[in-house]
Amino acid sequence: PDDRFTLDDRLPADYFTATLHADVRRGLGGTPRTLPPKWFYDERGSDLFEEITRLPEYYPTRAEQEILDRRAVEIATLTRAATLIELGSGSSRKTRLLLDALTAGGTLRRYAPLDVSATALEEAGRAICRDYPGLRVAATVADFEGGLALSDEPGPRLLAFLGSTIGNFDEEQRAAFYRTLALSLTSDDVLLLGADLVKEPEVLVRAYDDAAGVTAEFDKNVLHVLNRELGADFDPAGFDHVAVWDAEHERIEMRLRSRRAQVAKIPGLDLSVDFAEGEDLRTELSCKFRRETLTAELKEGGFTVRQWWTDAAGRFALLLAVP
Ligand code: AVJ
Repeated sequence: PDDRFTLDDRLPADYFTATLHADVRRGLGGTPRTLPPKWFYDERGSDLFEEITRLPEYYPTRAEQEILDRRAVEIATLTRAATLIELGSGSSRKTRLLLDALTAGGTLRRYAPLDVSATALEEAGRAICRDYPGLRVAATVADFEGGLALSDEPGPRLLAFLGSTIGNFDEEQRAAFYRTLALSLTSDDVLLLGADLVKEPEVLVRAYDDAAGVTAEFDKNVLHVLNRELGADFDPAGFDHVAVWDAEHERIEMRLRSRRAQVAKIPGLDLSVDFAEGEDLRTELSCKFRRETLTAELKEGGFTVRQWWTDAAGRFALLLAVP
């Protein structure tokens, strides 16, 4: 199967250090203090996220899975995709549902996952090669925020961006992202987007502040990452995890709230950061969507929504849109 797997590393050699340094300097230097959610996902953070997806309170993964279970065949019939491009490390269960349907439909030739983690791509890519004889797996190590280089992938191409990861972007970042995508795709390509929907704030807050405290550990993991990577001395126990519903922007914000006045030193950046008692460090935005406004912002970004499906409880949406 090895001759069917390729891994193209497009990240500059200093990508991790350079972006971590820039992100931390910008995010911790400003007010309010923020950190981008991508730094949650070291090995422990990825394991904790997997655990989150199985929590009773965290419904998005199961809701999206339910829609894919019902619609994968229809997606394959509608798109007749020759390439499945997947942005970000999707759970392999969701990917496999799409691969199964597209393989059964007889159109699929290539699976092209794109992620910043070479090891995740290597592991997932080889397993998929083994299980789908005849499929070429062309993995790319890249950060899609900087643009997509979808060169020679055979069309029509189905570009999947699942899990409501789109919700990590604010409105401005989403607009830029749609424009980048629209420029990379041609008129036979299709975007498959998963988006979590606005619902009762209590349900949302519980999904991001679970009873077992797994999300709190996940949130604090970013401090462990900074301690390890930058020699910082954050005290994770000196912060409380909070999930706040911002009704104006219709988004959950995850924050680490300083339990006391404290100073964190970051020798790797020659920086020290003062926290007042009760001061928040915002670690993640998780925007929630409505059909009308999401359709409108996609339109503005160059995409027309063709299909819109939800789970039976109407918690999550999966949509197909064309450039
Ligand atoms: C992976 C960005 C979709 O926003 O729901 C889960 C991450 N954070 N619990 C989300 C997350 C806290 C998740 N996304």
